[in-house]
This record gives sequence, structure tokens and C-alpha cells, in this order.
Amino acid sequence: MKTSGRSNGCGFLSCCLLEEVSQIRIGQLGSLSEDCDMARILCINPWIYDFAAYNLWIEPLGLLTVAGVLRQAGHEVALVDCLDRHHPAAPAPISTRDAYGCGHFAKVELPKPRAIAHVRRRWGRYGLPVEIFEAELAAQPRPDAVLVTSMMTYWYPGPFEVIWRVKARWPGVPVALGGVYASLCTEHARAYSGADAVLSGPGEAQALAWVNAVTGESRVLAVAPSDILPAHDLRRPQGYVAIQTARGCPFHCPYCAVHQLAPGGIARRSVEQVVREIAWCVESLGAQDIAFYDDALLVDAKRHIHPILDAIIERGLHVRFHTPNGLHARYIDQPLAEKMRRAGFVTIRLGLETIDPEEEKRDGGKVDEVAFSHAVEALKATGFTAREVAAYVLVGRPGQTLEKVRATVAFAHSLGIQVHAAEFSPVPGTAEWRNAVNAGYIPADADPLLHNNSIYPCADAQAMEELKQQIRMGNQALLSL
Ligand code: B12
Ligand code: SF4
Repeated sequence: MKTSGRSNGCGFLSCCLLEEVSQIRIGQLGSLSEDCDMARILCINPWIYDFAAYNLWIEPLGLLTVAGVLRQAGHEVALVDCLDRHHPAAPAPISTRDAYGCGHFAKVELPKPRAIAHVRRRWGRYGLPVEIFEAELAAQPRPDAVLVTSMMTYWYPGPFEVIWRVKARWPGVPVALGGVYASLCTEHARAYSGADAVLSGPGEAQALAWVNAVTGESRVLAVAPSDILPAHDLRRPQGYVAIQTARGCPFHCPYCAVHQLAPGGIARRSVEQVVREIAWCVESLGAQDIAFYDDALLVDAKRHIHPILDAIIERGLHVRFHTPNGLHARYIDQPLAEKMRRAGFVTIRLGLETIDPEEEKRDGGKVDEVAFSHAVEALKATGFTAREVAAYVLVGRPGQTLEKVRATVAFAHSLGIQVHAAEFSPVPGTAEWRNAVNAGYIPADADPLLHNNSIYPCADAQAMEELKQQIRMGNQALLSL
């Protein structure tokens, strides 16, 4: 499906009226204080606007990282989390199939913005009801500054709605927007978000400088930002947390934005600090599940993941680990697989993407069939089964043929592991984005709503749905063995 010529700019038009909200009183978690000589900084994790959204260990880790830094510098911080599934006044729907802290969000269906009006799916807002969000704001004293985060580029209506609601409630309070969308679509965010500042890239130093500037304070850090833990405690316990042991990735896949988001290669945290964070989350915050948000968790395994897992095992931490972001299979051998099992890994996703030699080469040769098979053998020999292990296969990228995808899917299934389709999302600034634009799949100035992976911007949606159905059937067959 070609989408050239579709609308550009901001397609989100419903942010014009502040709805009347009921005066609900709610028990605040970490509210800002009325009397305080520190600057009061309110951090907000926005709603998701999408066709579908499932909480796969979602945590606003970037915002909590920035909040940790501001707190360390002496500012007072609080969090309002639109994706709080355990809010006492609005608990999220529960299903018997939920596991490991994951689950659905409440959804309110909304009219689709013009840019995605052609998509035959229901779109809407996921997360807390707006009246609960407004009550959360009402329970806070007027902050001195507000920080809003953003994640997927096509989720920008969430941050936008937060910003206009904050502006309507507290005119004159400065608002900064950061995060993935703000970094990858900075000009779009500057033009349409309504934020006073759009800060692109890593936020630790920038957020502190901006807060100091708008509050007239001159707080400095007594320790290096890398020694400060993300403020996981600001979030109501969700049963899980997300941890990042390193930032960046040594590979250069043409569809990935990691080098725009984490420039300068891979930056690892110390083993001691990672283990300290995990122990704090498990022993003090009650987390039972931990999702790794790393781009390259297993790279340089001997110096990094091995000692981390050794320390976790030695400390006797009872926790389950999940890798929703794909692991590099080439680094998994028998000793590592055994250690992963002993440490408590239960969800293992391996990046396979393709077995087509040409595509593999173009993608930088992350893994090939032989290395992938060895990794799966090592995991299976250690006791992992198809229930725990799945391969990510990239579907819907520009110019990709269905035959190639089917061959990759068949290969993964033949190894006895599940397949999860990773639907392509064109990300501005990447080589594959330029391919998608040049091939006419997406306009160069496309509304970011059109980056949404679930609308298959560079493929035939019906063919993709059929393919996913075949993948599901293959997975079912494996799981019923
Ligand atoms: C973890 C992760 C996920 C998690 C969920 C994360 C979440 N909270 O929602 C999971 C595994 C579920 C996921 C899924 C997907 N993801 Co993903 N994911 C990531 C990943 C690896 C890390 C994000 C992260 O939390 N980093 C850690 C924190 C510390 O960094 P940060 O958020 O950037 O925060 C820093 C700054 O941005 C800034 N900051 C953050 N907030 C604020 C606020 C203020 C005020 C300021 C000043 C600064 C600031 O400071 C922070 C510290 O320096 C990124 C890649 C990356 N390296 O960023 C991809 C990425 C975001 N994902 C991407 C993609 C493509 C996907 C999928 C489409 C993959 C697929 N086909 O299935 C799906 C989509 C899911 C959906 N429902 O739509 C793309 C983005 C696509 C897009 N168009 O936006 C990325 C960039 C990877 C890529 N390929 O380039 N993902
Ligand atoms: S290996 Fe993963 S994180 Fe690294 S560049 Fe490729 S897609 Fe991005």
C-alpha cells in the first residue's frame, strides 16, 4: 500500500476543549508539598494513543531517570502516571491470561485524526480516565516546572493532550517535553506540542539545566549522573520494573534509531550499580518481574552480563527476568544459557529479523542461521521451551517479499521456538526511512501518526494480517506439543 500525498503536520485536532472534570479526591503517591523551599517539579507520563496497546512491562524509564537526577540535585519531584494500571480509583481491566505484571489498559475510543482516517481500525486513548488525571493534577500544588516524556513517535497525541491540560490548569508554568518522539521528531514537536521547550536526546544534563534556568536555581549534582538510580519509587508498584544495564548498541541496522537516541556507541553501567538497582527494586519496592530495556544486553558478555547474573545468583534475588527487546542470539552459548536459567529468565526474545542472506548483509550481519541455531540449541539444552523462547521476525519493511518472510518464519518454527512478528515502523533519520520515502510508501513530511507499525506503512495490511495469522497457528502447534 502506498501512502504518498497523505496529510502532514499535526493531525491531532481534539485538543481544543478542556472537559469539565469531577472533583475526585485521590490518595496521592509522592505528591509535591505545599511548603517547600525547593523547586517543585511535576513529571508526567502521558497516555498512549493507538489502535492497540498492551502493557508489555511498560515503564517511563527515561522520565524516571531524569527525575532521579533532579531529585539528587535537590529539586522536589513527583510523578503523575497516565499508564498506572493499579490506580485505586481506576484499576485497569484484568484478564486470566495476564502474566508477570503485563496486561491491558482501559481504552476510550476516539475519532481518528485526518492522517489515519483511512485505517479501518478503532483508535483511542489508553490509560487513566481523563477525570482521574485531572484529579491527580488538582491534588498537586502549583508546580514550578513540568516535565513530560514521550515514547513512540506515533503516540505524540498523548504528550500533546497532557501539555494542553497542564497549560489550561496552570497558565504560565513552564513545560518541557523530552523522550523518543521529542528526539526523533523535534521540529514537529516544536511546531505543534505547545511545550515551552522541546529537549532532544539524553535528558539528564539538559533537564537539570532547563529546570535551573526556569526556576532561577543553580542546583548541581554531587555525583556523576551515571551513579544515580532512576526514581522507580515515584511509580505506584506495578509488580515489575524496567532496567537498562547499558545504553546504545555497536550494530548499525538500517531501520533503527538507536544511534540518534544514544549517540557515541555503547555506554555500560557498572555491574555493582546494576545489581544495586535490581536489589532495591526487588527487596524494597516489591518488584517480582524485571524487563531489560537494553539494546544490546549480551554484548561483551564476559565483562557485562556474566558478572551481573553471577551477582544476582549469589545474592539469592528471587525475580523473573524478561527481554521484550530482542537479544543478540550470537552471544548465547551453553554457559550463558545456564546462567540465564539459574538467574530467573522466563521470557526470551531473540532478534532474528531475516534469514535472507542479502537482507542479513544489508542489516550488518547481526546473526546468521548457524549462530541462531546454536543459541536455540543452548537454550533448549538448558531447559527453556517454546513457551519461553520466541524469535522476532521483521515484517512489512519496504520492498520485502512475503516468500522471504515465510522462509524466516518456517526456519524459526523448525527450531521449535515461537515467532513474534516485529512490524516495521519507519523511523525518521534512519536509512530504511529514506528507502521508504524514496519508494513512495510514506511522504518525507508524513504526520508521525503514519509511523505506526500496526498500520503497516510499507506493506499490504491484509497480507500482513494473513501472515500473522499463519504465524499464530504455527506457534499454537508448537505450544500444543
Ligand atoms: C524499551 C523499548 C520498547 C519497549 C516498550 C517501551 C515503552 N516504555 O513503551 C517494548 C519492547 C514494548 C517496545 C516495543 C516497540 N518498539 Co521500542 N524501544 C524500546 C527502546 C529499546 C528503549 C526505550 C527506553 O525506554 N530507553 C531507556 C530510556 C532511559 O531512554 P529514553 O526513554 O530515550 O529517555 C532518555 C531521553 O529520551 C530523555 N528523556 C526521556 N523523557 C524525557 C522527558 C524530558 C522532559 C526530558 C528533558 C528528557 C527526557 O532522557 C532520558 C535519559 O537520557 C527504544 C530504543 C532506544 N534505545 O531508545 C525502542 C524504540 C523506542 N522502539 C521502537 C519500535 C520500532 C518499537 C516497536 C514498533 C517494535 C515492533 N515492531 O514491535 C514496538 C512498538 C510497540 C507499540 N505498542 O507500539 C523504535 C521507535 C519507533 C517509533 N516510530 O517511535 C525505537 C526507537 C527502536 C528503533 N527501532 O529505532 N519498545
Ligand atoms: S542490533 Fe538492535 S539496537 Fe542495535 S542497531 Fe540493530 S536494531 Fe538497533
